[in-house]
Amino acid sequence: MSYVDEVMESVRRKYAAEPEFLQAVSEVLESLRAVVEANEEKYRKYGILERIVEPERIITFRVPWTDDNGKVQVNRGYRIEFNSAIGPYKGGLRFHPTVNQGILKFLGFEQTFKNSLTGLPIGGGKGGSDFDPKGKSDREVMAFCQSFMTELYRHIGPDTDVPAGDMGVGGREIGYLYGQYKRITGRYEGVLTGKGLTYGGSLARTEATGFGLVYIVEEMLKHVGEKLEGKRVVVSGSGNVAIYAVKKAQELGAKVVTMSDSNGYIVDENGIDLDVIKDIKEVKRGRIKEYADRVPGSVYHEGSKGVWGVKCDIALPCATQNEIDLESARKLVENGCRTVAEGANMPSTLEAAACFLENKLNYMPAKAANAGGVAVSALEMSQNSERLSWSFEQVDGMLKDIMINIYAMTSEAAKKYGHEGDFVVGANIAGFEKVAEAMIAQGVC
Ligand code: NDP
Ligand code: 2IT
Repeated sequence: MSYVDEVMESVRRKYAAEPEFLQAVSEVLESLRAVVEANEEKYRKYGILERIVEPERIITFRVPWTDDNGKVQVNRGYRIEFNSAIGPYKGGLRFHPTVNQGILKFLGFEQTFKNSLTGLPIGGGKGGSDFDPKGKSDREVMAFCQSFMTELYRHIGPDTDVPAGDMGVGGREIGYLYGQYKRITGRYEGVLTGKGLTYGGSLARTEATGFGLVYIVEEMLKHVGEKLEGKRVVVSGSGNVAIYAVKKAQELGAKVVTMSDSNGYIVDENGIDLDVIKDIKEVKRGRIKEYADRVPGSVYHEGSKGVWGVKCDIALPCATQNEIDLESARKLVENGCRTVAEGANMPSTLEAAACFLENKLNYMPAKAANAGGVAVSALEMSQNSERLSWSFEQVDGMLKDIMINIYAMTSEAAKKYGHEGDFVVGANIAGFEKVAEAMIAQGVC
């Protein structure tokens, strides 16, 4: 049996109850076949595949907090310290009712390769809780964040593990978490990224994931002789990633016609009015449905999956995992969509991704396409270390260079191993090789 199949079988046996983790591992291991076969003896000798699929450490804890009615609530908190071969654990915290260990393991596993692709010295980690910030008061969110950090603080540090935001964790939550870390430890240091600009945050971090996504789309289009200008774009989600993807796509002359949330989606044939979206989502924390009441000519549809049936040239899934299934992927292809770039983590099922590749779309998978967020997080760490703040233009320029470099590494690795144009293979191999080399150099640990 091949080394890849052996390890895949063992992971399937051990972690049958973690479908998202199995999906992520299966995608990565499948696409590493060529590089593993070429180096089988070395990788086997050092147990690279067995070690790379196993988190270095999983921390789980109870998070008790008191709601506005004085009732005690309890959630589960997690931090998965997945791989520290190339730098301190780095990755976001997700607060969402669907959070469980398997989902965070898939995210931490993906993060390891993504962080490697940025070219910056950051290892892979992820964490979060099944806490649902939706409908909670600011005080409740603060109480939760303070309790969460009261457990987490002992495991993290600017040179060991540096969390950031993800779904349900934005500027507000990072602020409360940072305040509690500082209060407990008495240290003012770069232990979290995505901080506010008044207390050590980096300019352009808020925009970074969405902007980076569009920069890599621009680069991908450039290589097939096309431009974003005039393209019709479908975006899902209406959170941090979606909002800044829409902003940059519009700045570069594309027409974005949809956005969504977990209840439904809106279509605006005149192009999304982002000021209205930002007011609904960032200021009022409301629902996307309200857009249709406020913007004449736009239409709201119940159910978020329908967004993939809207005709487009480019699709940017920016909501959540497995939001595009095979049926949705086929619909996109039938309707003439030629480019898919993933703002969300693992938004396409394995079957959907295969459909994009079979139909020769320009398909950029998440770990390459959305790496801009964590890349600017690493730049935030650099600024914190040197106690300086760089300008927006400087950070944005570095972000753009990083995304162009990720495109180059991804397409070169795909070509080198006989899969030209397959950016899934390219991103996985390019991300893997650096981590594997570092693990070998550091011995069995
Ligand atoms: P936010 O919490 O800011 O926004 C998430 C958005 O997705 C919301 O609009 C939410 O709607 C929507 N959504 C959630 N679940 C579903 C669903 N089942 N169907 C349709 N829409 C849904 O999160 P982010 O924008 O930060 O994250 C979005 C994705 O991008 C995630 O996969 C995350 O892991 C990934 N990512 C984030 C990065 C970052 O820097 N923030 C970096 C790289 C990747 P609702 O309000 O209804 O929940
Ligand atoms: O999935 C991701 O890359 C993130 N949520 C961002 C992580 C980070 O540390 O900025």
